[in-house]
Amino acid sequence: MRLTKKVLGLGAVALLAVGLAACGNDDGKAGADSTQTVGESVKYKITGIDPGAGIMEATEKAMEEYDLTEWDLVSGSSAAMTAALKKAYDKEEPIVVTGWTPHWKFAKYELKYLEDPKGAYGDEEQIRTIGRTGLQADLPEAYQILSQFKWTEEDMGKVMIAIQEGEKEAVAAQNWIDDNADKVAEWTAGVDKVDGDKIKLAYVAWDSEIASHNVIKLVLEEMGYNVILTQVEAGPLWTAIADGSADASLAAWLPLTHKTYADKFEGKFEELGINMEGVKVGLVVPKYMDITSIEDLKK
Ligand code: PBE
Repeated sequence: MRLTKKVLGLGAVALLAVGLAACGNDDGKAGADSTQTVGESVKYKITGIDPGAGIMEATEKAMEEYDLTEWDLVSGSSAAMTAALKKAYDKEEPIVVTGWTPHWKFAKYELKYLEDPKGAYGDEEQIRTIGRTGLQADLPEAYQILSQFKWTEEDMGKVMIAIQEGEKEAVAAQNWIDDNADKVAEWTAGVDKVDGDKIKLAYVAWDSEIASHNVIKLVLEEMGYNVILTQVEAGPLWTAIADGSADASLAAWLPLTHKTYADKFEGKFEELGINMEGVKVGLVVPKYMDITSIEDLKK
């Protein structure tokens, strides 16, 4: 449709507009103006999240690889991104966001990942548990529980959605634990209770990590720990694990999303295991948008 605008004179565009309206383009969908490119319709803006998130770095790289020179990646927060998504979605307006799975937004809205033929966002990602060096010697019971902690997208989804629907984080986590005693028993298998030992867990305010850290906090408390949850940005989180000011985190997305952090702090942290398989990051749009690939952003 961009082509018609370029090839035809203004008068012809005006005439054509009447025809387009008759073709069902007047369905009230703001932003569905078919004379616009996707870029024009979203003002060449990708709605991002916190600047330290791995997905922001991956998106900057993707923008280079796909030659999206006119586009801007706008940083904000996970909560601001979902607010912008809701606002656009409610009006059926176009929007491009940095998205990841697991996330409640896929349950709430009809969304799709843009295909990534150049593999800018990597293949399958995992969420891994990391700890400071010396954790095993200092807090062996916690180390074992954290190493045994793993769950599924469905498990996390239940906690995330409950929180999103207004449940208090701790209540959503406790409800999940009550319903999943068998899984919790696997994480704590073979571990003796402790007597009030202190453990500091660091996480970032990403919906996925809010869910996981609230669950493990209660599990560790049940095992006798005094758990301090600290919410930080991604950079400070990795620094805290590396310098030992935090003990552990469930928030390491690897091999790609947090590669820069993992490389930077190599040898200064320990991987305790994979806590979730098959997670994903990329660019996400509502299904009503008529594009399928990141390459379509160039058109
Ligand atoms: N995320 C969620 C994070 C990891 C977890 C995809 C927003 C990031 O991009 O760093």
